[in-house]
Amino acid sequence: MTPTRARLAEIETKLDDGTPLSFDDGVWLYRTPDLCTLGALANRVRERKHGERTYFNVNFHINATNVCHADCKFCSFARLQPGMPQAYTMSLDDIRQKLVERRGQHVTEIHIVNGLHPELPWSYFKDTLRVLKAERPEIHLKAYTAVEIHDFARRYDMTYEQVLRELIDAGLGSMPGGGAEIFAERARRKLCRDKATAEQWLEVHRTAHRLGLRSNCTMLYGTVETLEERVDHMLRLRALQAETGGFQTFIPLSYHPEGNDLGKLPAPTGVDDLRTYAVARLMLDNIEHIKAYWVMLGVKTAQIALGFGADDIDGTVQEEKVYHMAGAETPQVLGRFELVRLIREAGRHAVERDTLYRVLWEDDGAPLPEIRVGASVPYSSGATPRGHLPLAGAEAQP
Ligand code: V47
Repeated sequence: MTPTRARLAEIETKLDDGTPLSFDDGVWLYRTPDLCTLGALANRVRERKHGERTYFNVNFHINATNVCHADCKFCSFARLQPGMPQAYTMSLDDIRQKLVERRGQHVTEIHIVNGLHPELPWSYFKDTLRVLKAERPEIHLKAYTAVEIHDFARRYDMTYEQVLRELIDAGLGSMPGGGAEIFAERARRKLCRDKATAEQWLEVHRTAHRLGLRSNCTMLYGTVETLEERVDHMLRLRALQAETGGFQTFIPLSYHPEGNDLGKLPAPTGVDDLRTYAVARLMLDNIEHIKAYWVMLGVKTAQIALGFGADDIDGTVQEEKVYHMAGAETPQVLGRFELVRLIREAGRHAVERDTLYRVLWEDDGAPLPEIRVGASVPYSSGATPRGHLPLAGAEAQP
């Protein structure tokens, strides 16, 4: 047996025994040239956990302000001060309109992420949730990254627990995974020195989990970090998960180079994207889901990632700004039929979930209407395939 085969066999044995992989295993897997074998291993773990099931949801994003006092070098979305060109802040009425314009449409989640605005009052962030809940109480609000929670605590002189309790009272349902970037101090200093540290990011999630909230976690890859720092990042998430069990899904975020101060760096290649998905699935044995966020991966790579460890493709999304201002060429919306078609073509079984992974609908293979993937389609394409969605009061437009 060659040394490579012997090392692979050793890792396979660990995976079969349920022994967590080590730091050295992770780095070795990242470096192995045999992408197909790496993918097959990750796919085995994915299928053991989820079979052919591939989850999606029907959601939209609100980025209520892009004014942000943090100067993250990879970010193309933020404007440092109010009044700068392209800086915007939505009023509470603008925020409410996002639901008014979707009246009667099937939506189960709103994903809310903002810049760290230096002047808005604390009430604005709670009222954002209240206004949305007043309009559509059944919609789950996945809101505010750990970096934002840390900033609220610092600015309004509260503990993480106080901030989270007040947000829960206002309607917070769970937390998105953004802001983690890369935990290693060396890289973080170059990328985002003036926002929550790795320890603070982890402490916010630890507190959220203790209060009963579920959350997601992410890793920004393809900037200045080393492969060792990526594996270290995954292991720090795995350690917190072993302690709390509160993470639902891990989302690797592929760097987009346009419109920011790191622009000269090339974006990760397709091979790097797939390798990162596969290594994540293998290292993060205690995190249930791996999400291929199509907005940033691109629709085609996201579809292939479903065979490299990913079991979730995020949602219909709509009006995403963070990546589109960084040059993402993906569409602004994928309708529900399009998501189902992408999943079917990848040989998987589409399952619509809510934010907490409760099953709302399963693909029964019924024919879908002809919609070209990536075509500009009205949101009514979020309609239910053949009306099979068993959701009282949540039916889409005709
Ligand atoms: O924290 C910003 C990243 C994140 C760039 O929890 C960039 O379900 C690449 O966290 N290139 C925000 N990445 C997005 C995010 C997210 C997305 C989808 C689902 C969930 C979830 C969370 O985007 C930021 C940062 O890490 N980011 N700029 C860029 N130029």
